[in-house]
Amino acid sequence: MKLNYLANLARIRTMRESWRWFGPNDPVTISDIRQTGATDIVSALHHMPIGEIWTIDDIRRNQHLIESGNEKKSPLIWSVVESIPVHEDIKLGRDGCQVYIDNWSTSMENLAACDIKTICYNFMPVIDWTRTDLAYKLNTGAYALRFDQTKFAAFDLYILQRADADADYTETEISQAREAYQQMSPEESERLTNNIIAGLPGKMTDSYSLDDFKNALAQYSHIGHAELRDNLDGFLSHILPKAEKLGVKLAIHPDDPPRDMFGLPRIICTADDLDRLFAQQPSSSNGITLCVGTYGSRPDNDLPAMARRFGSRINFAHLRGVSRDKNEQRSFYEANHLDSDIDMVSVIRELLTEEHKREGRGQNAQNEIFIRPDHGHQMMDDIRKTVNPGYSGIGRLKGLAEVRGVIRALSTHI
Ligand code: DNO
Repeated sequence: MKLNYLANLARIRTMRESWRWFGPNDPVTISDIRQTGATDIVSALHHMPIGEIWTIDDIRRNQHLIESGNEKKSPLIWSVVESIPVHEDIKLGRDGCQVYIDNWSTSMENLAACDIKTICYNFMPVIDWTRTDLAYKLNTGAYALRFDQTKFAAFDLYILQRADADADYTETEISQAREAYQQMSPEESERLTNNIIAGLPGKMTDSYSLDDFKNALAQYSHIGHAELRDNLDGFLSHILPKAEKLGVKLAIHPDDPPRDMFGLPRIICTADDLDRLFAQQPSSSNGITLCVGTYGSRPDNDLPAMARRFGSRINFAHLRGVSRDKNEQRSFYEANHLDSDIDMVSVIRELLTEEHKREGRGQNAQNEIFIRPDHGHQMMDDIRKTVNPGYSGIGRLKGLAEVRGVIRALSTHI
């Protein structure tokens, strides 16, 4: 019995456990992160203006903040960038956007020179990830993030008063949104507005006032799905050949929530979108962030099947899940990592199987899939602290511990 256990121990497969760190102002410090047992850091130069070059010096400074304690303690390595923001001019395909593409490419080259070779990015126009509630109280007393379709419509129709917005909603949706809006206090309406247009932590787009936001939306009036796809394609045609040479793996993050919003096209939402992306750009450096929670907030995305089908393209994974409302499948709250609408255990089995295949092909560490817990609940001591919404320490620690348990349990059976 004992012998078997020890023999199994030697076969235990782990995954590269990473943790997002927002830099020196993050209330969850590097030494906090070290205690979680994570080995890899996901970070970015959040202070840099969108579109500017990340110099080697800038990158080394952040790397030093992360890695300087490594000699004496369990090492932490800055392995993943989340994200280099893509300038709006690139998404808009504007004349003159080439300078921003070149800058992005130089930042990538500089990161590679510092040995950071997994780069997440997204191609969402105007807004990054979006939620309506940042403190949705669960039955346990902890708080989760939530997206409420009716509140979102109330913002779009009655606060923003976007021209033609009513064409995007049914009569019933409009009357529910009106009622929700009428019941909102001025503070609630201001909070909703801030949540949506001031942006959430880690956003790769600007913060806006209502007028700026309307202007930003207006820039896209001539951009539909086809045009946005062409602009992504144009961007990738420049970036991927260099990424391949440098051994850099890109990891496009899906649009969150994964559907059109405010009349803006969103093009990384479903398995079909990914098929299209890889048909256009087959480069081996063209990969994805499997954000399980984002893709899983659509009932027509089958996550274990997507993890299997796009296995070889997955360079990074966010292992959280959502629980969708029974009667309004576009509304959801962020559930415990293992208790959502998504079969997380099967997703993890697919990721382990993929890593096993890569090993069989003799691919090196550079080809491992970095996983991270995502959007933890605000719970226990973190309720009394100021935290980055979704990025509290204890909630993510719980998520990581749960996911780690699943990896261990499955690892000797792959
Ligand atoms: C939210 C995240 C996003 C994501 C960017 C990727 O928690 O999933 O901030 O990092 O959209 O570019």
